[in-house]
Amino acid sequence: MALSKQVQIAVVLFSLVAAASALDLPIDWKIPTSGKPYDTTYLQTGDSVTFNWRGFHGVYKITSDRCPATFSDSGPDDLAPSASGGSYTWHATAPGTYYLACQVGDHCKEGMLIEIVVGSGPALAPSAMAPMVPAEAPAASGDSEGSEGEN
Ligand SMILES: [Cu+2]
Repeated sequence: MALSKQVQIAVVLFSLVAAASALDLPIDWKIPTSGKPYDTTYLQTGDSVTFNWRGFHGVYKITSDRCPATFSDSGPDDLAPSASGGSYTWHATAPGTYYLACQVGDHCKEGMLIEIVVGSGPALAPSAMAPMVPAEAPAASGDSEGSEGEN
């Protein structure tokens, strides 16, 4: 909701600026009221996202957008062990598609799941970034060639 909007806006702004500096995107990590996973987030190598939560949550790396039946209690994928309140910063160190979820109870199935697509770096031309922008991204209006008005 407010969060998804925020993320989308951040993504759009990021692509508009075609960005020079590393981004650290804050994520309000909680069970979405929509019951749907978070919007896919697009980053470049060197960027990061910071999960912030107040309830009992954690951050766990999974291998696809399907929530596993169970999460093991430890190991390298248990990025931020579940805790009451916390913050965890995930760094985009290499291009690829990553899935991070909350390992508490059914939170993953309830929507605490985010797909993060990492591109190879800010050197990408805007045209090369285009396929990474969600089709439903709101900012497409008035986007004619050569009129990159927003700086
Ligand atoms: Cu959770």
